[in-house]
Amino acid sequence: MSFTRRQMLVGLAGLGVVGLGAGGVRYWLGRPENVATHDYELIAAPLDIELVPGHSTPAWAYGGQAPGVELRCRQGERLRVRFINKLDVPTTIHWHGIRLPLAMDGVPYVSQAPVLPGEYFDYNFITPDAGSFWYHPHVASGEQLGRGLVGALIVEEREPTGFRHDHTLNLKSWHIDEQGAFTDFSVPREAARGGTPGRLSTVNGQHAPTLDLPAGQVVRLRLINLDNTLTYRLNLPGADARIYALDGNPVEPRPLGKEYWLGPGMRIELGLKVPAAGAELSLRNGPLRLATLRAQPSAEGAGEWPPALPANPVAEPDMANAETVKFNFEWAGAVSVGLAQGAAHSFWQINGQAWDINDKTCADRPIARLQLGKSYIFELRNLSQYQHPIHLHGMTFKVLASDRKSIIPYFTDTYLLGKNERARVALVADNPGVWMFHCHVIDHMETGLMASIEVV
Ligand SMILES: [Cu+2]
Repeated sequence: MSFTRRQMLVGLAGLGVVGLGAGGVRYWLGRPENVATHDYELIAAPLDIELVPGHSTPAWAYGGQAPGVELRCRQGERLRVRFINKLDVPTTIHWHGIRLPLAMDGVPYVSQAPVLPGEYFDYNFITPDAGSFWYHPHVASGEQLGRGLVGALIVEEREPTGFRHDHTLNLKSWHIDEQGAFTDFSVPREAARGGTPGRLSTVNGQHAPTLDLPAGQVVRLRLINLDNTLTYRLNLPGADARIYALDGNPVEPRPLGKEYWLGPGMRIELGLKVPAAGAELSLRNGPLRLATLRAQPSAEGAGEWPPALPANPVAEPDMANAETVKFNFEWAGAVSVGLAQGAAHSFWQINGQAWDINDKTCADRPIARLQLGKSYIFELRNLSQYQHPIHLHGMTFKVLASDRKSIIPYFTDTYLLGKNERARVALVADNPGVWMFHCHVIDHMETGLMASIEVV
């Protein structure tokens, strides 16, 4: 399934008003009357949703959905979104994995002021790479992502890829109890370990749904980990599935294998040969079923495996002249007692520095300064017993090697650094600005595991 821009506009406008909150707030995503300044309006607003049957959960939604409405655009085109904040807290939108100018990156006090309640901000950027990306706030992330402010951003290839069927699977677990009420998004003793997990797993906002797919066809599945904490050990027993892209960048198609570890913020695109009508596959996280994929009769002829997706225009690092920069990720805390009201715990450090989410000046002290246009090798070293999905804003890097597993080099924006692992990645510092470099376990990021890297 592929959209032209016009079809997309019609499709999104067709959503129209999808809900009226208690306060009469309209949750709307659609084409504005005046298209001179923006193509879409995206509203963040409270929305009661039903995650536990018979109970309501006071979520926060983008475009009337939690997870948020899926945004689609085409590679190389400009995406112009007027973001309207109808929450009663400040927020921003960060476009995870998109290589864009700093002013559009959505980091408070670094690239923009927070968008205050009732205000709007116009995001306007070109999407240079095709693939599966996502969007979320970079303010009070534990609560804001936890309440549902997470959504897919799909950048379609310029030319048809050979996939006729395209499905996005948004993976998120919710921090709620049996009555659907929110529980703590962050518990200090968990933040100091693997992060605070949610209790109810969902795919596209539903617990253990059944998804119908056309029998005999090769479908494109975009699995996006929108979770605050969980690394999904994805597996599809008995399926004929091949990996086509990792984190928004194509790879040479290869079998999914036994299991793929998808950390928070990461994406994997699979080609799946749907079995004969009536058959069912189980999409699982380790032994736990996330969703059932059910083959429905299809009138189409037998599906073919599409070729590899076209590469994105990411600069190849100049390895002969690359400078090495070392980053150590370590646990450096003790669960503090008697912490001042509102103060953040400090459990984690990068090169001996802990980020303080309450200190608006942290980004003024970059952990590394890179020269614009030069190539760098980052040596990433995890000195802790917990894994960290390490994410860099603004630029895409190439994973080269690990001391724990064999790596087929690939481009990404997030690398899942295993416990005590040492890995090497490389990039061309081709985007000027101050870029966040952090762990995407939100609990880790909010208790120290974040830094800025300046490219000048
Ligand atoms: Cu981490």
